[in-house]
Order: sequence, then structure tokens, then C-alpha cells
Amino acid sequence: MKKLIIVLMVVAVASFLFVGCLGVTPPVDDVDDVDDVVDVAKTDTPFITGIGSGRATISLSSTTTQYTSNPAVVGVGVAGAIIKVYINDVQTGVGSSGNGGAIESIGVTLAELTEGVNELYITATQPGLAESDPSTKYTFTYDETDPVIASVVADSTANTITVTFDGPVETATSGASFPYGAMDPSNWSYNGTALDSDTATMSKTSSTVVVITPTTQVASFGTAYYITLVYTSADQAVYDLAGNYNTIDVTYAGITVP
Ligand SMILES: [Ca+2]
Repeated sequence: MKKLIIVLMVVAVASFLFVGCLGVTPPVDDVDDVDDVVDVAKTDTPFITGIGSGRATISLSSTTTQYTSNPAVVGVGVAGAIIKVYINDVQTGVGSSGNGGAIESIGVTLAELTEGVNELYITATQPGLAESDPSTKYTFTYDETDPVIASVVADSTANTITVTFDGPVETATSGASFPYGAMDPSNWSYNGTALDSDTATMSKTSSTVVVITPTTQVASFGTAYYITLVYTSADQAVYDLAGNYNTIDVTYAGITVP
């Protein structure tokens, strides 16, 4: 009898637990509702074919392409979609794709860009569908500061004055997008003595480093060494690759000659 009571109690407890478990199981309808939200298909992912029509202060890191006004995104997506432009994960522009899916010149404003490297992508959203995954990310450098001289090293043995800028400047000697003032000796003066093609030659080790070789021995210029990038006109200024240039003379002092 005792055993029977124990067995009955065990059955009763087990039944209670079983019913309790059923009680916390979500209703079937609720599960379906969650699935319905997840199941909304995403719009096909669009892709960017270029960033164009930009101001001169945009330069893409992957190319030497330069732009002269606000950047605008061009790409391809599905037809009739809302196209959102994100820069550094913040939505900064919106447009739409045409009937053929073409995305034409969705602009973003310069105020939305930060100096340095920026990352841009787009998404597409068609009616009734969820926002697509981000397109391939496009990295570009935004540069709105004038080029400056970062350092100068004079070498009396090699008879050279090596000038390093804070970043790449236009050093092409032909076919340049901007004037190539860095490679024009008449844009330079050393210790107040203006240089020109008769008194110095120019070369470069990179687009950030140019070398002035005076025809006169470097050390003979004097003892207090400084170099000046002489601003003459916009046509002859030293430009960075984004098209910024100084509008006043820039002097770098404290040059030591070994
Ligand atoms: Ca710059």
C-alpha cells in the first residue's frame, strides 16, 4: 500500500511537471509571427561603380582620381529601389535607382566627411522587401588642408636640400591634374635667395619628398638656414593630390647642415 502511494505521488509530480513544461512553450502562432518578420526577403545588394563629380578635395586611395566638387555615388542596383548612402556607417545621402537599376549621382555634402580616410557604401530597399546588405565598401581619402613642409634636411656633402611634405603633392612634370609647383625651382627660396632654373634643379624621391640641388654649394648660403615655398599665383602653387594649395609663403626654419 505504501509503495502504491509512493508510485501515485511520483506520477502526480511528473504530470504536474509535464503540464508546467507545456505552459511555458510559446503558442504556435507566436512562433509563426517571429518567422514572418525574419522571412521578409532582403533586396538584392547593389554595387558601386564609381564616385564622381567630386570637389578637388576628394582623392580615392585606390587610384589617383581627383574630383572638383561634392562626391556623388554612381552604381547599379535593382530597379525602383530606395538607395541609401552611408559614410562611416552613418546615412548621409538618399536617392533611388532607375527602371534599369542604374544609380546616378547620389550626392553627399562635404560637411559629412571627415579629414582622412572615409568609408562609403550603399544599400537598396525595394517596396515590400527589407534593406539589402551593404554594397562593397569604398574607401577614399578626404583632404581639405593645404600642403605644408613637414621637414627639411640639407646635406652639404651631397649638395642637396631634401624637402618632405605632410603628404603627397603634385610632382608630375607633365600631364598633371594640377600645376606642378613643387618641381619648379622658381617656387622656392633658400635663406631668402630666390631659386630658379639657373640656380637649382629639382628631382623627387616620391610624391611626398622632393630634392633641390642648388648650383651653389649648400653650405655657402649662410649659417641660419631656412627655406621658403614662395606663393606666386594659383597657377604656380604647390598642390596636394586633392587640389589644395597654400595662398601665402610657407617658410620652414631650423635646417641644420651636417
Ligand atoms: Ca592636404
